[in-house]
Amino acid sequence: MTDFNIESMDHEFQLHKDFDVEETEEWLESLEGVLKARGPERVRFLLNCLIQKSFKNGIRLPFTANTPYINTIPVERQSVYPGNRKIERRIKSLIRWNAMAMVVRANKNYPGIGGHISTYASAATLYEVGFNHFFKAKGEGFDGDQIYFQGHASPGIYSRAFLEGRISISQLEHFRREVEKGKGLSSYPHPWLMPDFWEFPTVSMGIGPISAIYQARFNRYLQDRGLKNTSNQRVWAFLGDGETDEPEALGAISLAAREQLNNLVFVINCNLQRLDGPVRGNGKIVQELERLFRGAGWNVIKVLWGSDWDTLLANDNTGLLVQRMNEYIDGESQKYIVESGDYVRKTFFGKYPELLKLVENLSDEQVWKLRLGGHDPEKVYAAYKTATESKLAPTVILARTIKGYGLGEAGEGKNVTHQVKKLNDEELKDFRDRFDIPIPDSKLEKAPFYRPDEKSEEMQYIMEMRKNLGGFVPNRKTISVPITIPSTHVFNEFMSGSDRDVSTTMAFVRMLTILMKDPIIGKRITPIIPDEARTFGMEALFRQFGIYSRVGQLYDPVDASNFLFYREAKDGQIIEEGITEAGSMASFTAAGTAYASHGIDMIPFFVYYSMFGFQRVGDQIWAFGDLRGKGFLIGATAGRTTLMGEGLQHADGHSHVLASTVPNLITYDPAYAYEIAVIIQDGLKRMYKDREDVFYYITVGNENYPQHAMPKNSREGILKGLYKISPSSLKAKDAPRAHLFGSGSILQEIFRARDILEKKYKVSTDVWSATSYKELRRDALATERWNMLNPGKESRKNYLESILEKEKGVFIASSDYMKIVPDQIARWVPGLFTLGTDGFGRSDTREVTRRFFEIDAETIKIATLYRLAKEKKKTMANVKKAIQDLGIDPEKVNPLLA
Ligand SMILES: Cc1ncc(C[n+]2csc(CCOP(=O)(O)OP(=O)(O)O)c2C)c(N)n1
Ligand SMILES: [Mg+2]
Repeated sequence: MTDFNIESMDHEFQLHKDFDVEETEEWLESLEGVLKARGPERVRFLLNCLIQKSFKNGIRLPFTANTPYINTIPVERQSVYPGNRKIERRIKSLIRWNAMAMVVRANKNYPGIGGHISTYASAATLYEVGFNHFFKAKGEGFDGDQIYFQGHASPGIYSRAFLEGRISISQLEHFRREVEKGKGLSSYPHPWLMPDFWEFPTVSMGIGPISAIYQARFNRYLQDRGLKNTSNQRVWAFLGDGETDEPEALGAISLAAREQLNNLVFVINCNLQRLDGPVRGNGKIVQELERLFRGAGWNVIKVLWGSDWDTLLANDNTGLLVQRMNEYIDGESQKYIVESGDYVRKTFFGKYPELLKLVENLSDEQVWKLRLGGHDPEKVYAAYKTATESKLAPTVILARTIKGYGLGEAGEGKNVTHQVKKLNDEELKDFRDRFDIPIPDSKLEKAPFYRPDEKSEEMQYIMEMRKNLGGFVPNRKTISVPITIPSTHVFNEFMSGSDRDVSTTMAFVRMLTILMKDPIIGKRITPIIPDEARTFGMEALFRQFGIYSRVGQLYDPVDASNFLFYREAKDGQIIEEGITEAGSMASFTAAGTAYASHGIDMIPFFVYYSMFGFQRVGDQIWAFGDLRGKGFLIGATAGRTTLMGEGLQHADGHSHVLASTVPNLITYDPAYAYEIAVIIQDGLKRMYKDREDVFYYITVGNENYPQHAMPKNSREGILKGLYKISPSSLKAKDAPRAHLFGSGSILQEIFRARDILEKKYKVSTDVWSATSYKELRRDALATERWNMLNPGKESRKNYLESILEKEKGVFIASSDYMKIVPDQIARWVPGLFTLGTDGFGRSDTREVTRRFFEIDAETIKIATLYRLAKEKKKTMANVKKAIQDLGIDPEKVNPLLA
């Protein structure tokens, strides 16, 4: 074919003018005929044959992932609405009113307290159709749907719960007054603050959508592994169109399609606005999203036009109405909302005189009020119904709405609408009239809440509909049945130490294997790894436990003959996420909250490069804390200098600083296998037996060294964060004394420093293992606070004081983390001198990088001599000599700045 060129394949391709109308008619008539006689399947088949045939003959069709800017479900294929539209409208109007009133009243009573009116105002129909007809509750068990409500729509969700009798007027009055437990309502969905109500924190945008995808996949994992039948559970994620700019929001959509998650529905509220202005003023966000989702393999249902438009579209013989719909951009669309009906008539319809005829019988007001799809319950219902019937793919519903719908002059469709928190008297009146709220003028000014009588039609209806769906949502439930946790004896092999060089990563992997074989908790363990299993020496788990795959393994793996081959299995236990820490964290979240969303305890271990944890997915970790999730984050190949050969973007010397900020996270930087065993065993007990809402962060390193045996009576110290692992063997009474604190791999440097200090300088040196500065600090702060609040009572001692009060001498701490990590306890250890890895990391040998960052044995020695000299137990000449002996230039560049 001579006319073939690459441009004819792209979307710039232009269709030629029709030069044989008769022929076209014939083709179209045949198509109509087949559609009528044989149905859409046959039409699809024939069209496909035509495309294939054309393709073989070199004819390329323009690529477009877009369909026209009209509803995906044609009116004649729309399912019949099963509810009572009139009552539902009244209920919805009341919910709108109370949602608006709670924000307005909160801001009247407490200026500046904030809140959002316009998000829910635009999404009310999307939610109400769900509440009345789709959202299954947990009811008696844990089989309900999992619904991710858009964070900023929370007033609407509270408002419905108020009508349902689950939230009191006093609570509504205390919207955003979160401090007094049970009295107020949290600004957004926070299980931490409202543990019996909210299930999923969504307000940090992007986290809801990615969590929902992995939640839907985790439901399948539970099912395929025979742990729970989740086939009736659906995951609904409501998100804003602006929110889709967050990488997390769309970053995992291809996984959802690949995994054929037909149990997942995204509802994107396309009000075309975000906080500052239009999402895509110069384009069309709906079309952009359609392309992305269709390209990824989702069902896309566009709900753009309400029933009012059906007649107009049916009467559009020229095709110009669809053309006009296709061509106008979002910026213009926003303008139609704030302008008059006359303006819409002139500029939208008036562009083509033929279109004016379509609306000639409508008044300006009717033209202005032509409803959008997302505000039309019938259209929304049809979309949800179709979504729930999907067999093979997840569905996204792109619903066109108006931001601030019903707010009128106060902000409907205006750029400022997101921030509207107050309505004046006139605006309140308009709102009331528009939604027929039975509140008289005399009371309007106070924007009172309104709840119809229990016996009213509305209340009966609400209750009936929710009863049919199993109860109320959201409604967070949890199981609190303690699990039998393996005792520390299970880990006996780690207690006696070994002369063989072993890394803490290796030891951890061995422990994980032991736990996975435990008859009680073994099945519950979910190892989650983002493509680093081999780095951490975890490939042995592949063969033993299998990698989860919905379809098993359809190919013969290249390494099939190897003992440790890459084994995928339908009942595989390991979740290999590929290179996505965000996705892995979302899986960790689904697993770590299964006790609440599924009524089953799962024990996730998310093992990752420690550098790509907190600073990469810190927001998700924070949300996990809010969610009261349970599980172990394992920061592997940790430590700025312990991980050899990588460099600045790998070498983690600060994850413990970031981890220190999460309130319910227990963190450890252990040095030995027995410490890890004690910590994991205690963690299992605290989380799954004592049912504490905490989770764990443990760093493990890849440096091999001999494993110390567990000293007697060290269990408490390991867990509290500090214990003496090796007292000095120097018995001389008048010897200068030093205490060296070390963590992780750097404890080896501490031991080496002790040898030098004792042999060469006769300093009696005790070695301490500091497993958790965060735990030590929290204990000390709590004690200090108690003492402050209880004057006159006998002062309590914190743990540090209790173990250090009799210790004389100087205190030096060294670790593979920033100095601020040990500095956390400086207040309670007078004169504590800290060494650490402040500054950008770099690759070199461990010896060299440790000297560079000044955390090695020799620098520890210098620091100790310096501190002793300050205490007059050594001389500054000793220090100077030690520096000279090492050949250190005192003016060398500070590693912090290097
Ligand atoms: C990660 C994150 N960044 C910024 C914000 C602040 N914020 C709250 S709502 C909002 C606009 C939301 O727009 P959209 O997603 O379109 O939702 P709509 O309210 O229009 O339904 C912004 C920027 C946030 N909550 N989370
Ligand atoms: Mg928006």
